[in-house]
Amino acid sequence: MVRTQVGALTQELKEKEVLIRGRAHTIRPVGKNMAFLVVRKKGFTVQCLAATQSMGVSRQMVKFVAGLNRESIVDVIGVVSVPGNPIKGTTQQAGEQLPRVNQDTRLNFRVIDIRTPANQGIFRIQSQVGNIFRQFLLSEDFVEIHTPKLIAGSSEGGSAVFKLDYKGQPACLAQSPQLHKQMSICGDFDRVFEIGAVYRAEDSYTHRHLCEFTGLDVEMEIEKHYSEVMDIVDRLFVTMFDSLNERCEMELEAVARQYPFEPLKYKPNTLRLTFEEGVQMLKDAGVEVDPLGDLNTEAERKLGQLVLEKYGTEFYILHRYPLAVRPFYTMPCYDDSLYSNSFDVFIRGEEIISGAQRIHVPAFLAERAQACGIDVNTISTYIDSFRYGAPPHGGFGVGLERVVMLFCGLGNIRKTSLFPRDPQRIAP
Ligand code: ATP
Ligand code: AMO
Repeated sequence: MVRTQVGALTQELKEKEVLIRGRAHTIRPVGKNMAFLVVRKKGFTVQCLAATQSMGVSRQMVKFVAGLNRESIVDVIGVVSVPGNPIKGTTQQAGEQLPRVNQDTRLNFRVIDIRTPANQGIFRIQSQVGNIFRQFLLSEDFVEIHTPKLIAGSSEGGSAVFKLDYKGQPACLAQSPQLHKQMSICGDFDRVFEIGAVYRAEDSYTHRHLCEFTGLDVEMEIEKHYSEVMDIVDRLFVTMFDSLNERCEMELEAVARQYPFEPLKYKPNTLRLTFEEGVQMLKDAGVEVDPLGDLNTEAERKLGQLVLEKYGTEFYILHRYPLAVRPFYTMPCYDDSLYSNSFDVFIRGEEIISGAQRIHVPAFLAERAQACGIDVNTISTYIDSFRYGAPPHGGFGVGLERVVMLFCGLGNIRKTSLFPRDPQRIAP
């Protein structure tokens, strides 16, 4: 007898006795002497038969099979036969229509929900995104770091911060590893990255905001220009999309069977537009936006459409944002301080990355923090780090769940978070 996997049942095993383990996917008794059992594992299914007359299985065993609960874990010993005969079966990809259940119910019973082929696909793709991110950066001489998630002050400013009591001292859950990834650059790690939890006390319920998500963060020394950071984004993401299409063919198919989507359109060299060019494209299309303000969700989507029509890509970088809409640590443009050395990156018209060159001069950093309404006392150790000498540097932050959501054209970030945390949900 050979122990094997449901997905590995091939012609070569015909007539061999095998042992498989999986879940009871469906159970169908036929009278008292026969029962069909479909066993599922990793998205594959095989039909098993227990019969008294043709196979000599005991009546008790047939009764036991017929009485199994769906989703039970079963070990089955049997002889493999090939399809073509109604009582025989081999492995097939599971693909039946799933019952329609609303998202809240699915999330309440997430452990069962994530067993579906589409969800298995989503989280295997997510695992690959993290792997490719890490492999690519390690091969480019980046060092993986782990920064604290309990910090003294807010790292991004604004109100979206979870406050807590840290043994009598006020503290926050880190809104990003921003301050510590920069401090690691001050500590002479020339290039760093982190994959870690990020907390945002978002108060509205949207399709793309979570209160806890996984941040993929990068920080690096810059030689001359912030375009060096955009070069890394470009090569990293083109490598990532190529690798996902190559390594995750089956997973992408499983997702598309339940949530149909078109493969992402991207170019070998990522398109870069300035914010001013983007505003002009919107204006030409009759959409008025504040040239020194931020783009709202609707304008971002519209620009995504215009870029697709004009340049044939759904992945692009928009850079030189107005300074006023960027965080305090962002370096203004040397030639025009109304703009900044910063960028956002979009997939299918939605933001997946923010990045920038940072201010590395301590007095100027403190001045900008104050101007942006940040209590400088809460970030004094961060500002002090620059007093001991800091090189020009920049970096970016990516939302893992957003990458998977937008690569697969899914309309809701809860689908790409294993156990999502949003303003209304902290369980399971
Ligand atoms: P990040 O805040 O990390 O940069 P983001 O996608 O939230 O990512 P923002 O620049 O903050 O980007 O916001 C862009 C637009 O998204 C805003 O103009 C607003 O329309 C919308 N938005 C942002 N945050 C929220 C929120 N918590 N609730 C509802 N809408 C939001
Ligand atoms: P930002 O605040 O834009 O930048 O965040 C970076 C990326 O994180 C993702 N993201 C989110 N994903 C899910 N739910 C949320 N509530 C949420 N908020 C943000 C997005 C976004 O592009 N420190 C900077 C990055 C940097 O400059 O290095 C920062 O945190 O994909």
